[in-house]
Amino acid sequence: AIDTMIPLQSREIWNKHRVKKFNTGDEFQEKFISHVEWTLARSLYNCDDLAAYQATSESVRDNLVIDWNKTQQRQTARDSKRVYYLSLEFLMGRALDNAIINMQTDTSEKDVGETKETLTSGNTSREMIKNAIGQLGFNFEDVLEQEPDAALGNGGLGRLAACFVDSMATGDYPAWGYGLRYQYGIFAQKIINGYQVETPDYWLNFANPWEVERSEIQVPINFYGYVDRAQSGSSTLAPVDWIGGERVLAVAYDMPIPGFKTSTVNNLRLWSAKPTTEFDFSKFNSGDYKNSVEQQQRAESITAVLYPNDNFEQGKELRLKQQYFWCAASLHDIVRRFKKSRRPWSEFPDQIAIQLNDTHPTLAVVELQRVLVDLEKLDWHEAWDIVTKTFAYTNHTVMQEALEKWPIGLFGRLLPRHLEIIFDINWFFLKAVEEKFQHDVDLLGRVSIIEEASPERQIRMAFLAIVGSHKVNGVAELHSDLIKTTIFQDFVKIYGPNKFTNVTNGITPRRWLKQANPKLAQLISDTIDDRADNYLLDMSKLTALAKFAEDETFQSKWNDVKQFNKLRLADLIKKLNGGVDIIERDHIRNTLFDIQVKRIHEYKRQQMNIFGVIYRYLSMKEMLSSGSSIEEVAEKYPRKVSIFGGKSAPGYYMAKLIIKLINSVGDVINKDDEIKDLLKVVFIPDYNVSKAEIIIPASDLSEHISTAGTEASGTSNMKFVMNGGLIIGTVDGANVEITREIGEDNIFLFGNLSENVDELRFNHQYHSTKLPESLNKVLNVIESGAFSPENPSEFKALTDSVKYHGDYYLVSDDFDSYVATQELVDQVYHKDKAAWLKKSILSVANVGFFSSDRCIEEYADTIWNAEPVKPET
Ligand code: F58
Repeated sequence: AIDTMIPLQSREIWNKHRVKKFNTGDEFQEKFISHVEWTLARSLYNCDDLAAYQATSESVRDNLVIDWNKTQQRQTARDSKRVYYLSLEFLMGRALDNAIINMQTDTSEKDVGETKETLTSGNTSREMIKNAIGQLGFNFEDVLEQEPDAALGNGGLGRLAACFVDSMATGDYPAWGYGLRYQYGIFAQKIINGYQVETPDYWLNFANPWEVERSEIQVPINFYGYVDRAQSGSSTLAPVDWIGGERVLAVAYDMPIPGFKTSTVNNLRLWSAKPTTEFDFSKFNSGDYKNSVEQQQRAESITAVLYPNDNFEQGKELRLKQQYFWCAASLHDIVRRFKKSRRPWSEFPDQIAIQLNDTHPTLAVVELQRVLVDLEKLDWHEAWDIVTKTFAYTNHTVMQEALEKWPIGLFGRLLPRHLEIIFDINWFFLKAVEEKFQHDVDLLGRVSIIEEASPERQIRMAFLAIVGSHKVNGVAELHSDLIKTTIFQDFVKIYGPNKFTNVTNGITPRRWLKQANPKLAQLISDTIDDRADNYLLDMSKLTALAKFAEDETFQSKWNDVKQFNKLRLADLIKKLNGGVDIIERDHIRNTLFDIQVKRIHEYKRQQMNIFGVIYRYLSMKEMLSSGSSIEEVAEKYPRKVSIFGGKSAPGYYMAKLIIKLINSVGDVINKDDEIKDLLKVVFIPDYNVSKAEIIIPASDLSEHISTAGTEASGTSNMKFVMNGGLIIGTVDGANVEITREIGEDNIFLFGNLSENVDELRFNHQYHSTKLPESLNKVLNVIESGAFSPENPSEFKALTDSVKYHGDYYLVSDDFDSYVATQELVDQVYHKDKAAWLKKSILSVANVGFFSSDRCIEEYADTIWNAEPVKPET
């Protein structure tokens, strides 16, 4: 039973006035209006779209909060094992539409088809609210558009965390996310004269209805200071006191995470930094008021801004401060909850699983050891056993520049006690290695958590995470194999292969199919006769689509949906282009939409894509100048739009240059009347989750063309396939398993394999790069200033990188097979539409494996040992 402060005789009154959910459109409208009047202090006379969005969100939130409270009570009462997902990034996007979709509670088939719209009468939550809002005088889509994205992440890693919390709630797992509440999420990207310009993301400008400030939950967090050994004497490993030098408060903000078709609503707890009320009176009394206030303002800077790097670690002190602030606050919270159960410490790992989303939360390992040894006075080894049974670590990259390392000077100043603990952890670890592999001094140096580097020793966070965890997983099969044979090879030898495992990434079909592509979702549920949308919980049901793959009427409906989504994207592009169309409307049906949207990075090879576009353009121009008619050109190079989107890290020179090149090429090609709109290039500014929901359903083809062995998994590849787009891609990341699932006839693979990458790179280093004729032509034209007449050398760094600097990403090695594969794509798309549609349908039929629900089940079964806590029915 749960403790309550309310006396028994008062319960009746509480029950009599129990809050109730709205269940019909009419009840929703009543709530909506009361929120307009009471919460917003507005009325029918000044309720605009923004107010309508806020009132709708407040109303929907009221329903969620009831289930949220019940879920937390239930999970506490059942006392089962809890999962905590620690991620420095949660790239949530918008919450309202998702909450409405997930409100759909019905699972019984018999209600389906009833005309009375209620939340429990089948597939209607979205329709019901849409209609109710319409009757109130608003357009549903315009209302949804008012919501700013919660963009607390960079890219794949942050969006994965968002998909995971959705699936954990949907699977009824007692699971919380822990992260930071950044005042500013990922910057907004403007494109000015073709260049990326970063502007702040003011996502908290208007009240955020999706968070609840828990002002009563404040955790004091210390930094700097010194270690006091008075209580331990000279004995090592004994508890010591850490006297912190700077103190800030972590305040909890909670976001409800509703599951789909379940009343489970989990919690995402984000911490915000605020100054303590302990004003520095010594400074104050000595007249230094200004300094004393400044000290307080320093506190808020900790959660001010998300670091905008993707696959790159910068090593700034403020970043380490963010990490410790968040880990310490989260662990304090977890330990406090555990202590309420009055269980012995040895049961901690039976009650709690903590997943580390990459190495960013690795300090939590050290902090738990500190709490157990210094504060709870457990024996070192007993404590360490608890720690390693509790944590598991997910790796998301093999690239050296993305592996986290901290110089011990900086680290030891900020966290003196934690540095000592890390040295002790390392000492015991190396001792065990030495016992097992005697006299292998090299090995000890290679696996030490402390790297003997100059000018300074560094802490290797990935190694610390491995040593502090019981499982380590990669995010796709190829990637999980690669980490075992490259960066973590020695650890496989030390721990054996079973500590290392794979959980292939997934995405939530609620957001990435139902919400992003309502038309396709509708066609699917009609076709497989699943009007209650149960396939969104069991994606293997989609295989029933396969038997329609060659059905002409079905193909034509399938094609109509794609056409609708392409028009929707064309509208967005027009709006972003100041109301001017770039894409020829009348021909959209036979224009191939070729899309590459993701963070801009050399390893993802947007440069190869744009080089390919240039090659196509040059070939078209050559045909024309050697006398071919435009019809002949169109025959070889049919209608195509190349669409790009993505942000570059603000300090990443080459990525920014790639953005500029794409825009400059677009300026030339889009204006060239000679090629008669056969080819267009579009760069969509400020790619984010809500834009992805429009862009992804509109693709005919999407590009996932990283140098083999560099993209750990990729997750947008899964999103595109789930929306009936085909893929052109390298044999990298999850492309490998996508091929296995949907069949190799339904994907366009090309390029060198990861096992050849080392040798190819070696060749470039020792012999100057030999360019294929095609690529040579492209690079020469770029260097001639064709796309930058006022500054012909503008793109020199890009062309030089391929020609003279070792072509690290192997563009020259893959270019010809890329171009040839693109021509094959054109042929299938334009010459055999039925074959194309068949591939598209079969892809969706077999995409089920990539639901994040499957992923979460794998984590729960093989890593967390956690069970769902189902609501009473
Ligand atoms: C991404 N990593 C991988 N890191 O690149 C991608 O292949 C994978 O699908 C995805 O994780 C999910 O597993 C990634 O997004 C980051 O952005 C970090 C942010 C913080 C600094 C270091 C990189």
